[in-house]
Amino acid sequence: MTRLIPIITVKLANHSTIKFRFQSCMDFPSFCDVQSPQDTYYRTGVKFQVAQDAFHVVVRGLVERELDLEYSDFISGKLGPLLDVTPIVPSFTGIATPVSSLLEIIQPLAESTHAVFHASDDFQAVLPKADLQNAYLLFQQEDKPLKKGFPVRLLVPDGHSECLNVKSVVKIEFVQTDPGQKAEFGFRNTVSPEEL
Ligand SMILES: Nc1nc2c(c(=O)[nH]1)N[C@H]1C(S)=C(S)[C@@H](COP(=O)(O)O)O[C@H]1N2
Ligand SMILES: [Mo]
Repeated sequence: MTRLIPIITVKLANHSTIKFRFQSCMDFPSFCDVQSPQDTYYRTGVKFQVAQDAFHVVVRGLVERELDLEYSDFISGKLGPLLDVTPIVPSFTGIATPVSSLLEIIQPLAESTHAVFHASDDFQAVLPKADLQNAYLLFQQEDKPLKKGFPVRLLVPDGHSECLNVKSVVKIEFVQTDPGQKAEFGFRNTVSPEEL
């Protein structure tokens, strides 16, 4: 059996960081003991994902116009054409809208370089702005909101990896970072001290 030993990095207000290394809690991850470099043990709860019934996706960060999106905004076509996703991404079914149509509404600021797609489970993908031209938001299957990936799922068809298809996107954030940074994905690995 593979044992996962996650490490959580906490950035402190004075910009120093503390790394917490999980000891052996992943067999049944309800509670974990965490050891700090000072050999102090902390007990921390693992966040459980609460089933989400409200459809809410927010657009934040370096944009002309922040936006709060509901299901009706997607099905009305306000965000752009309603596209059958299968011809675009053959392994998926449902209705999607291009991210590029969202860009016209929110107008990313010139200094923004990337968009971060935050999922409700702390998974995230960071895409360079150029890659957004070939990215879609899947929001409907069989005339209903998604069962898997609710509220919306990012699809990057020619993405270098299926892993970029972030499920349960709840926030799209425009940021300025190293312009050369390529698309990447993963679980967010920093938590603020307040979140511990
Ligand atoms: N929210 C969220 N999205 C995610 C992931 C995840 O753990 N959480 N895993 C990614 C990875 S690594 C892959 S390979 C695909 C798997 O998609 P599937 O569940 O449809 O097979 O989802 C991606 N999107
Ligand atoms: Mo993956």
